[in-house]
Amino acid sequence: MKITPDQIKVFRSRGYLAVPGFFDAKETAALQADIERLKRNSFLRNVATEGDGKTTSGTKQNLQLCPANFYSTLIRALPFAPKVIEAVTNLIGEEVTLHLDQIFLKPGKTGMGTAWHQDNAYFKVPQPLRGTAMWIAIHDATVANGTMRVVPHAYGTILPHERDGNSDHHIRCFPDEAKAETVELKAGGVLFFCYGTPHCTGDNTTDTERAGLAYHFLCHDQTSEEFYTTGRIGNPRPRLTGPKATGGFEEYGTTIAGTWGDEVSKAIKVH
Ligand SMILES: O=C(O)CCC(=O)C(=O)O
Repeated sequence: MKITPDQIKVFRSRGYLAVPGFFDAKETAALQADIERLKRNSFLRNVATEGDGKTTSGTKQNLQLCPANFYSTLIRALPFAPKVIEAVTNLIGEEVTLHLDQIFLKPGKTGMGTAWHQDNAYFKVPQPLRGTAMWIAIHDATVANGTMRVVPHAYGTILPHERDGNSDHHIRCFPDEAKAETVELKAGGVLFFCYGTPHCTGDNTTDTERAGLAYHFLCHDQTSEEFYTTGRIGNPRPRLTGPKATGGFEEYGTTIAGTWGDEVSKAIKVH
């Protein structure tokens, strides 16, 4: 999918870009069915805690699976889809690598949001505009079910972060919420936001669950050799483009590029 020069300008200035309808109805249905399968098989873990950052909450749920690609050939194939590679390349530069993938699922009523943070507080890359999240609305994402909020034009400085007592591993910051914008998206829409953009999600106050599938992509010039080799057990970082890209063969032992369409059809047929 071609990102227009105006959209690139928006991303570089505001630090985020919403693209409604990035995935079509069939692709979205496949993702919904596969994430439902992962939930059904208890692969998602409740990371919400009782305020102490340790004790799993008995009342609130922020269900996560990170990374998810080992449990889903569909999720593994998505970053290799040509429209994903094209969009990400347009936004952050040539030679892109998949950094991370994860699912965030908020059940109806008990679903808890993820507190304000900047991804670069974790990742600490030198140029935050050369890394982007691609957060996919798996279900319609609304104010009522806690869709994403972002602070525009705020990616340049990493704010002080502290441990979030409502999560067993997250950190959080306190940006000027008066400047925040709320991004509602229909299922299949995508929000790109760069590594420096403060963002959060809210509680799900509706009766039905809402999930987000987030991928993080990094331009190769922000990585080191260690980035690819250290602590990678269970979480490969496939090079998607550039001279060392192998369509996933190097990282997964099988060629992933070109499988997205078949994976979508398979997920729809199976479920
Ligand atoms: O969906 C969420 O609750 C948070 C997602 C997020 O923080 C991210 O994708 O970086």
